[in-house]
Amino acid sequence: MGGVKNYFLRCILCGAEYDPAPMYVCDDCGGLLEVVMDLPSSKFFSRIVDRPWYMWRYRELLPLGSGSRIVSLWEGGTRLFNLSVEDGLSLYIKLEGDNPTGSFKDRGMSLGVSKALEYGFSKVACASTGNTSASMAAYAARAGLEALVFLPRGKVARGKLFQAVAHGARIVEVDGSFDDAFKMVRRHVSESSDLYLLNSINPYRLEGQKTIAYEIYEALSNAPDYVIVPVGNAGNIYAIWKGFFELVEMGVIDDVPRMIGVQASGAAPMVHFFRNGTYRPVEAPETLATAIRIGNPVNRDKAMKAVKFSGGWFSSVSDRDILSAQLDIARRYGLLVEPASAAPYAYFRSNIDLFKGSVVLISTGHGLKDPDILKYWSEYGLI
Ligand code: AN7
Repeated sequence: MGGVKNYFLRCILCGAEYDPAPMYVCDDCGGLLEVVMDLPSSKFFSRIVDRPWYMWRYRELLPLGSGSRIVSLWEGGTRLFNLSVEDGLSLYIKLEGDNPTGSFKDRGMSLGVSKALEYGFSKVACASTGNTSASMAAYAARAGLEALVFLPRGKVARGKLFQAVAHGARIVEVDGSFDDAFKMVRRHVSESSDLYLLNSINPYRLEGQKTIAYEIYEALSNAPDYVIVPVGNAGNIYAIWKGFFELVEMGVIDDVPRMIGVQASGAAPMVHFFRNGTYRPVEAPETLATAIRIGNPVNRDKAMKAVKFSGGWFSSVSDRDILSAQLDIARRYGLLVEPASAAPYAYFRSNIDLFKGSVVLISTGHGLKDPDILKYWSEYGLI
């Protein structure tokens, strides 16, 4: 099954190494696992210039056996928009809402669902604040797999729930937060041998998402100085950093960008962890940016490693700042992003003096997913 393998799994805490397998954490110490790839030379990028502009142009950098089926809806290849060039500062936005189901999760799910087939699973599962479930449901449909999703009741944007139902996922609504739903899906998966877990604790999911970094590099012919990312479960910021780090290892760029993670102030455990060095989950996370309403990010150690190594930091913004940034992006640039995706711009806008050179904001999801936010624009007096 799967042909030649040019990768293995390694624990980020104790360094234990494992042959590729459908596992989520280290057998020895319980730490998170990362995929270690046997990388090609720096000539790789000049060899792929004529390939189609989607995620699988980076086939050799993705951990899937050479004979395995690729489950694709033509994800990746998203726009990198230049917003402004002023006073020695170039500002870009990477529009992950361009993906097939409208969020960056499609990159992870294309690889994750392909792995589910490679390993012979017939069902996939996740807990979700919305986008993960929408994406997993679509890719499972494409692959002919059953999808089971656990959602925090009443806290998922309507467009995302609509997508999961449309694609035929079985939905379990949980009274509690995403963190409670995640506990529940992990228990379910541990009790069933036929259920593959596709939350970002799955190391392969994040490998798909690292292609965001490759695309930014190809579009700019270099790494930017800063990348600003909205943070919930804290997987994507690590994934993007890992993509840049691999480019350094391949000798394609000299340095990784500084990675800056932005949380909503009512759900900001990484900010406390970064500033004080001690980790404390937020028991009752609250924010109107429901995508990042997460109090106990499972990828906290990976995200901390990425941010510290890159010379970056974590910060938070208020819901009011998020909504007003969302409207600003919509009205100034003609781009509609979801609330969580406006958090990087909200942070950048109020801290512009911290930046010089090139800055890329990661806009993680499409604005059409959450039309009910209209009510809050009005309640906050923004429209
Ligand atoms: C639009 O869908 O966690 O820090 O269950 O949907 O990698 O978790 C969504 C996360 C940012 C945060 N922006 O990414 C889910 C889920 C949007 C998102 C994030 C999410 P991570």
